[in-house]
Amino acid sequence: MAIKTILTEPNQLLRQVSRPVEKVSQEIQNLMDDMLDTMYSANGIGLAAIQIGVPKRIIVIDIGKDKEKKEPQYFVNPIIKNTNSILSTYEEGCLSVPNQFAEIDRPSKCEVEYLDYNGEKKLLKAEGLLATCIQHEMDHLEGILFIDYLSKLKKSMIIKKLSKNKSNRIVV
Ligand code: GNR
Ligand code: NI
Repeated sequence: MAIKTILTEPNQLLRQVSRPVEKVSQEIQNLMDDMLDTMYSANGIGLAAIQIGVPKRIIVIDIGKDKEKKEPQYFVNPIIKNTNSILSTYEEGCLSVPNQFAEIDRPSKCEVEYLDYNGEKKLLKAEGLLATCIQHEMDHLEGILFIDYLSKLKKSMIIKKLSKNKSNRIVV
């Protein structure tokens, strides 16, 4: 198990479309363990593999409220089968867009089909924060970040700020 570096915007790797996993092998399980370690150490509630530079369709999530009790969820090759036409709004952040937050509308419920940690096929009906988080992570698999939903002006201001911080090696 290891903590990896999380890529931050602007970085072209984050814009890659991730590729499906062929088999949930030991190697993939090790990658999922590293993703979880990395996510917990950054105090995130979700992480997509591309955020640590691996363009595979893998997501880990833990939205458990109790920090002591870990409730990790693993999603390999997730597919959204259904979404609700009712939207809900959450203030979203992203470990790859550090210290920036914005309200984003997304379907309030979704049904997702995926392989779990053991490679078993599962179907999950999600709502609330979990539904939002799954959709945020699924966007990463397509190279999409939440700032892509903002106005051109807001998005460019955020990217400018992040570029500046990067070049100054300052974390605000
Ligand atoms: O830690 C995270 N919090 C969060 C809050 C609201 C909506 C989505 C998220 S996901 C984010 C971690 C992350 O960047 N995952 O890709
Ligand atoms: Ni994110």
